[in-house]
Amino acid sequence: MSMFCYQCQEASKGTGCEIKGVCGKTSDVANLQDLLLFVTKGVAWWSQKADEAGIINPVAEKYIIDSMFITITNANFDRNKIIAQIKKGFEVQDSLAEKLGKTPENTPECAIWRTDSEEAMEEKSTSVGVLSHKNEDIRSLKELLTYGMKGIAAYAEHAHNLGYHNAEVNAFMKKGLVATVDETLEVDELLPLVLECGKYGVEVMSLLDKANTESYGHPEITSVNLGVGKNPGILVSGHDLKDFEELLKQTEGTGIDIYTHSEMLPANYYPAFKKYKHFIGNYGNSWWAQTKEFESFNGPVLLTTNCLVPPKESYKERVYTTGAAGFDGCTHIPERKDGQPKDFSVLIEHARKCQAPTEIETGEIVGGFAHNQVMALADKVVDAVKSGAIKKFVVMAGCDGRVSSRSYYTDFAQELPEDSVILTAGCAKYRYNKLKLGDIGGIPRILDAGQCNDSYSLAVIALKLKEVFGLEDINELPIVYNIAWYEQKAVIVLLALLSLGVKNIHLGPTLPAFLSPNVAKVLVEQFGIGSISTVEQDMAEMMA
Ligand code: SF4
Ligand code: SF3
Repeated sequence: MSMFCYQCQEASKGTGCEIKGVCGKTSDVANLQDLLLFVTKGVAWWSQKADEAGIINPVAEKYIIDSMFITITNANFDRNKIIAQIKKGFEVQDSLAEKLGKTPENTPECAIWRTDSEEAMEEKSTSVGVLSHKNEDIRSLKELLTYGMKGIAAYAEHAHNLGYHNAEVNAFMKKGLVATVDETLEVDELLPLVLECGKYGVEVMSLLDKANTESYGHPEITSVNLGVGKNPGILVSGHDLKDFEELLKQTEGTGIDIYTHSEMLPANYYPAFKKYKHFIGNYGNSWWAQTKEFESFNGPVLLTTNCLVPPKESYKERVYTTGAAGFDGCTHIPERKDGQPKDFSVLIEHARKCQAPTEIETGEIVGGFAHNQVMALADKVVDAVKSGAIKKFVVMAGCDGRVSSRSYYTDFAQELPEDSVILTAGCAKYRYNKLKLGDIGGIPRILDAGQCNDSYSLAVIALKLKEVFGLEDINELPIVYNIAWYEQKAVIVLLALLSLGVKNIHLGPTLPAFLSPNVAKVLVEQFGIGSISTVEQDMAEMMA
């Protein structure tokens, strides 16, 4: 075993990647990510001590968010970037220690371990990973907590880029990270922390919703063009809307067109972006289709976050990363400095030399059903439920992935009765968002709220419907949950739903490898979480 990682749904053999990641992460990068997490826990520990002493330390808080995001599945494969971030962590820790004046007794190893040597980093990195927790239930809960916090970090980072922060979320991140190095905590102390993580998941998604909508307006019903224009284009993937905005501004009037890919599709729904004439529409499908679609796009591609698949040599020189994303050999667009936007001129120059995208499909898809838009249709929706025209809402949010068994979600969507409506968010939608499922009295049967973080919108809609129908419990609504997961943002979405009291969520295509049998049992008993089986069986159960 040269590494161990089981944080995503594609963990090898359903248990964990041990030699190389199915995602393409090499063992040295996987181990260095473990070390980065270890050093980040040290930063969290010092930052908590600084808080107690009344020392304000925003640099440490930003460091924690950035580092956690870097270790998310399919975000960063760049060994040098990870080593640089580890070294930066030492500096952040030292500066906090200096401000505090002395090293307190019982300082955990992650807060004092230092080296300048890459060799020593590599050696250490093999002993600080997931398997360093010996008890499998403790390990399971600490990892579940860690992955939830990685999701929080991703959303906090996007909000931060738009100037929005939440001190309580930052404080929870420190508390949670410090808990993962506390050897005294037992299962019954870790479980409440996991649930608390869900509460902060709701907080951070609400913060990001506020940041996005106050910056760019409320998403509105939009027909998104799937075809291509005649100009060279830049394709933008990932989740960061600030990057998207800056690129749109910098390409205006240049003769370069802009397209979205995968999780950037919902950018099409925002009023602030629609006004740009050179914003043509969406190209392609979910993240894993990029190995074909980046090829045929012909122009440069900007990855603002995950999900990046290790690029083929044939188009690698056209792949640019920024923010938490990174890949050795791909150009990385540096961070903003002194309040100035990022400089995308290198991408723009590159695009000028490229051919226009090759058309892979035509037509349109409709989206933009975030909470504000759905509430604008509330009367229509409530009437449709009261008249029985809509019998069930089916939340099919979450992630997509490569495994062929995910065709289950296409089949499930197709087989749903005609009086049901799908509520979706995240890249899971690509399994069915181009099906012609029609509408119910003008309400489309697939309502796409946006990115995975916009699952918050689905919760807001559910809470609003509960209020409208005067119900006591969110579980009395005619809503069922069939969620698909892949990476750690889906983990925080799941924990957020649990913290809102949602029960009987079906989670697939497989249950996480990081849930030990005992932890899985608790989730089943307390929350009724279940896996998926066949379309027929699940349909019968969920539509009952
Ligand atoms: Fe394996 Fe997923 Fe970890 Fe990649 S992120 S190494 S695929 S478990
Ligand atoms: Fe997708 Fe990676 Fe999870 Fe944002 S882009 S949902 S998988």
